[in-house]
Amino acid sequence: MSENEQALCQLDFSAKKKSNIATSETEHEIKADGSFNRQKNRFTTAFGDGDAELPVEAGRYRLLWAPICPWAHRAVIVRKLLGLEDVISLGTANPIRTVNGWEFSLDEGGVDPVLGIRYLGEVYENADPDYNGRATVPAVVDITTKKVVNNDYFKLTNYLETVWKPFHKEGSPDLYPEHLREEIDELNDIIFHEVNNGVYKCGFARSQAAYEEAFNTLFARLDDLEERLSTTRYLFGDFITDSDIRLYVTLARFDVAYHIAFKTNRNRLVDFPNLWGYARDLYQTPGFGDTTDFEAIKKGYFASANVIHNPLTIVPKGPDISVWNTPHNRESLSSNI
Ligand SMILES: N[C@@H](CCC(=O)N[C@@H](CS)C(=O)NCC(=O)O)C(=O)O
Repeated sequence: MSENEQALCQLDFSAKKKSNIATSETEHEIKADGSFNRQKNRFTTAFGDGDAELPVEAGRYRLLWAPICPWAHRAVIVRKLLGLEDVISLGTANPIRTVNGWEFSLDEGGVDPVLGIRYLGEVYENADPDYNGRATVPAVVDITTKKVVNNDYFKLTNYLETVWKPFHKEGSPDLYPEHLREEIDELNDIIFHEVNNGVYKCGFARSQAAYEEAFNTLFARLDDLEERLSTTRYLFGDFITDSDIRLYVTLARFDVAYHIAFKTNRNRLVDFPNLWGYARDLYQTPGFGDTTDFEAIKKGYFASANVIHNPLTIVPKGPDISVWNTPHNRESLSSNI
């Protein structure tokens, strides 16, 4: 395809996606009572060695993310903790989402260097020309076909932790220990509904009642987790699990974004002594802080094209993020030390 033809395709694609975005964000995800209803993942084929599963193969897939996104961030943290960087490559979209969706404008020439795409929607379209939903991150793309094969943000980390085990670096942590899986899944479900998606339910509510209900549920759960973390260093004891990663990604965005953007303002993260120490403890652990880009997070939540709470797209200057590096003293809760 010539460069001109390629440009025309992109324009055509952009126009089509524009209309999808306008409807999906305003109508499809809001229930009659004004509460937010998250769209279902479209590409959910599991990774594994079964006939109908996605083969686990080094170098075959590319994980596409944007540093603003908590759902994608957790896969990026797990990829790093397990040493899968050379096994699954990473493509990073500009954190400021355009009217045409996620764009690879940080890359040379404005295209992802491996997939050659300008917009994320292109690999969704390759996978399903009739795909009508939002093109979301995280998205795992098969590099051989340039099609999205999995965007199941809920299970993605569990695949990396289990069926990708043959590729884990030596000495990597067991983030999903078999004997705790039931408990981890149960807690993950709560964290998802009340915290991870809880902040979005506050931010995207279209009625006072829906907002207040989500707000109360969110802070009641944070109070509960604050209590839980008063005696243990991490959620399940002295070791990091998948649940800690899921909780961390929301905590990391709490004061810089959600507190203002989503009106989750009963108090800030820094006002919870245990949750704040816990979040800093994780932040200072390789894999967490080094994949947390506060400036990108702020830009994404305050300056993206779809942001309705901040029409002038002015990005807040604060808060001071250097406090994330202050001592947390959480080691004292660890019985291993
Ligand atoms: N795939 C899930 C979760 C992932 C998700 O919401 N990702 C956001 C970024 S945090 C996204 O890519 N949004 C793109 C869009 O709304 O167009 C969903 O559709 O709700």
